[in-house]
Amino acid sequence: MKLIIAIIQDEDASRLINELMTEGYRVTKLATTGGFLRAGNTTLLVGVEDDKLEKAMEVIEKVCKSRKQIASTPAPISGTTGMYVPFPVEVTVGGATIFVLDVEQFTKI
Ligand code: 2BA
Repeated sequence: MKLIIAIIQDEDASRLINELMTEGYRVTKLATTGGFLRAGNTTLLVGVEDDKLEKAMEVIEKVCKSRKQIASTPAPISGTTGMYVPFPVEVTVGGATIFVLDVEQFTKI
């Protein structure tokens, strides 16, 4: 058995959960925050049998779209003030960031 940890954009979460559940997967949704953008994203935990892993990855790939976002990162200004001002940078946020872990034990009590 594998555990898929998929970090996705909030905009894709509802559709992805629907599609995974329609295909018979069980899903847990976590409200998470990206360290770089400090913006909300969604993390899904999906426990799957080994032979169902590929299909789940296909569904995630089909639903999750990459998008460009403007991040406001602090950049130092030169001069005597030593203050920081927001500096806009464009980043492309995936699709999905996916970790696949081997499950040592799966128990329901
Ligand atoms: P964030 O950390 O908010 O990152 C959002 C996007 O900002 C990233 O998209 C990437 O395009 C950019 N970015 C992140 N760190 C950067 C840096 N140090 N310099 C320049 N640009 C940077 P994704 O790579 O698609 O990541 C989307 C979200 O997935 C991340 O949100 C984070 O929540 C998660 N993530 C990505 N890689 C991860 C990892 N290795 N471990 C844990 N979480 C990860």
